[in-house]
Amino acid sequence: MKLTKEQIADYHRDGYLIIPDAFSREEVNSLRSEIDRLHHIEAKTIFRERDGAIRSIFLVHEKYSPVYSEPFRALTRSPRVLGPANQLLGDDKTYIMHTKINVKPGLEGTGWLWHQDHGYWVHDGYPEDDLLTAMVMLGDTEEIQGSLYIIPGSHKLGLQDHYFDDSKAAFQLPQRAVQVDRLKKVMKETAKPVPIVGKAGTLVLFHCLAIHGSGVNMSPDSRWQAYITYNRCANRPNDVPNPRGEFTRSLNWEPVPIESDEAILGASREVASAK
Ligand SMILES: O=C(O)CCC(=O)C(=O)O
Repeated sequence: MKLTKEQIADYHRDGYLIIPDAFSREEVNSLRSEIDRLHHIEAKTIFRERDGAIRSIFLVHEKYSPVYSEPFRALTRSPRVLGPANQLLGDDKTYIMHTKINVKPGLEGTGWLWHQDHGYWVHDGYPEDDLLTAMVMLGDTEEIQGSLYIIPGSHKLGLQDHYFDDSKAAFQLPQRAVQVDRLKKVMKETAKPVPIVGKAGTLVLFHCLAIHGSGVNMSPDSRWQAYITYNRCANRPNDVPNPRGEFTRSLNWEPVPIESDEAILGASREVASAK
């Protein structure tokens, strides 16, 4: 899939781009059944809500991972994700910095404080702050489900000061968040936050400096989203003291090839026949 000039301009203006219908229902269902399978695995890269429900599953794309999933690996290499990601990064040599599936269980899933992803990653040694995340909706997503919100144009403000929160809404995964006073000022001066909603199969691409966050899931229906962060191979991280673990700061900076459009369903059939 190739983005148009207008889509590229929209991404650079707003800091995000929404592409509806990027993936079919069949593809979404096959990825969802992988999440059902991964739910039963015990792994250090699975993080839970206070009541034990799964919040995030990291590292689904690497073969050495206990939560490896061939269909999710295919998603990271799909021409419909990696193609646009490379266009927006302006480079065809990119690697996967991390993958995660965020499950926001109905009536139980909690939120993510307002932050820039680079508010975390700045501590991990990346020379440039232009990493990009692709999010794929694996269910129809409405605001009431604790949808993501993005502040349009906020990526142009540069990196904001973040504080570290290890209490609120952050059971196993402490969060970094934009300082509250600064956020109040930013929110007065920028466009209103946009709820990132859509049908299952919608693809969203966003910049690592875009300010975003989400609330609790007020609906009985769980929210399912897969996130893949891409980085240019030329922007691999420098050695820094105490970087985060490899599950979220990959040391595998081999350029990722674009694979076939059929690969997600092909991989799902293989998983099903191996059962
Ligand atoms: O899934 C969400 O609601 C937000 C996730 C997020 O902001 C993040 O992982 O950086």
